[in-house]
Amino acid sequence: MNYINKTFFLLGFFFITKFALAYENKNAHSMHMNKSDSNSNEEKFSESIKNLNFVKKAQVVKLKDGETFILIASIVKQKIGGQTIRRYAYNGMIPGPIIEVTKGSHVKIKFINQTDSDQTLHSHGLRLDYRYDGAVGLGQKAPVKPGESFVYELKFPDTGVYWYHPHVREDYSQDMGLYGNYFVKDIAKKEEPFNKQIPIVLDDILLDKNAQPFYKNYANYAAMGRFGNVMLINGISDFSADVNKGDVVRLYLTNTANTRTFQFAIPNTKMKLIAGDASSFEKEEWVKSIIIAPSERYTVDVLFEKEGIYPIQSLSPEKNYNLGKIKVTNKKSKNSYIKIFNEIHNDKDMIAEIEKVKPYFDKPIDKKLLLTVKMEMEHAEENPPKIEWEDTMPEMNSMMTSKDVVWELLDLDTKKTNMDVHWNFKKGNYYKISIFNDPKSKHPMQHPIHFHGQRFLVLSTSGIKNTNFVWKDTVLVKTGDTVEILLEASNVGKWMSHCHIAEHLTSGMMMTFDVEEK
Ligand SMILES: [Cu+2]
Repeated sequence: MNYINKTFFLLGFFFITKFALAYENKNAHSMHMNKSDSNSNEEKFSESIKNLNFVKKAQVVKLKDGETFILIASIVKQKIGGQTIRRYAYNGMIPGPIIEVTKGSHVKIKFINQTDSDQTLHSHGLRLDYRYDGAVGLGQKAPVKPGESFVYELKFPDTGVYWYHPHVREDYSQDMGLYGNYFVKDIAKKEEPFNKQIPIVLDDILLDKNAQPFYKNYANYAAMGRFGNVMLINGISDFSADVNKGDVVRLYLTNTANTRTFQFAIPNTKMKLIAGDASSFEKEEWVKSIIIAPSERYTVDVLFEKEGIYPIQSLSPEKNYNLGKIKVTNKKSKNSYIKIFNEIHNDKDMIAEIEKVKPYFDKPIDKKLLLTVKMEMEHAEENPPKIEWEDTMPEMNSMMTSKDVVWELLDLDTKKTNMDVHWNFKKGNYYKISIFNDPKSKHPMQHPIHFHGQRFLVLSTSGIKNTNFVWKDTVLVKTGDTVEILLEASNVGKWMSHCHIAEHLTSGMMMTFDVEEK
């Protein structure tokens, strides 16, 4: 069946089932096909741009140990392509300010919610005090309501690139523009071997005329997630940066999209992979492109040898996108790092750290998760792709809501799912967790699985052992794959694990675990 036939087939099945159920229940509440429905369950988020200020460009804010910083989420407007639309911003910026701190420092963020929806501030990847993790019902008792504020006390035990975003209705608030980076620097580090550093925050936004609006009581696009049709780097659709000929440029990639997996590439350059979510790799690696799932981070060094314009692209079997461009001038920088760039370096500290963990690599599996879904849909895909790069069924997807679809994390030992799953870990122990993404589920697709407050290693993917380790907080589990991770229970607290596709999270794909003192 080709895509179009498949769409009609699935759509037909979906409507028949849905209308039949609605008739049977004599309950029209779950129906939202009629856009003028005035039922309060169907209330939309405002799309007004009246009296709003335009968004500002992100700035870097350097915070000293002990400092307090005020972060305000508010409503702004932004022109993207030809359209001016309502957006959310942190301190008026999309992305929010880049918060730069040194490793080991403590800062306070006074978060003020001036939006019209509930918020929290989740600091993704930080091994922080769980009370300031922004997960409602665990560390944080209630969301920060419009007009309210909350002081988050953050600590930064690990160098690297992290990010902050809301942990309430991410499918709406994060898509509206609420995301920003933390850069955690090592104060002891000497001069670094690159000419320029550029943060690259990847996102997409749906500005199609057929796009469904956002509703207050549920997420739509709950099958594949809300794919955008306009690609953004650092919040804009026409990103451009200038570098000099011969420059080695360090790019810090973060994927903040609701669901889109990017395959990042800059053709005709040499690119070297340096770091991932929460650490450097043991060994640098030459790469042609990087697959980066929602919430993952990667750091790469890129050499621009010749003058010219280099498109920044996202590649997939479905479609290639130009995300932005790098303009290489004919000027030359004072220092050249080409010689160092051309060598592959080992990170001795990281190798030593991994050496200490290796005795746990062959331990038995502690926990087994299955990734699956409950939905009114006949399984139709015979050979599902490993990654859904695009929304191939937008009509159906747009009408699937978080009330129709339950994405599931299923504990294979207890047979419990989602928030009924609760694991107890002891601080200082390592736990081997196997995560299997069922290719025969009713809608097989990839899931980026995130563990809060801890870090882990990806030991193997479908039996193929990893040979170059990096500390991670999110792993992309592709369709049909079994990924084995080794979770280091290092940070006491009540934590959450979930799929980082925003609509899947809103559709229930989350569970909890505790880390307790031994
Ligand atoms: Cu998912």
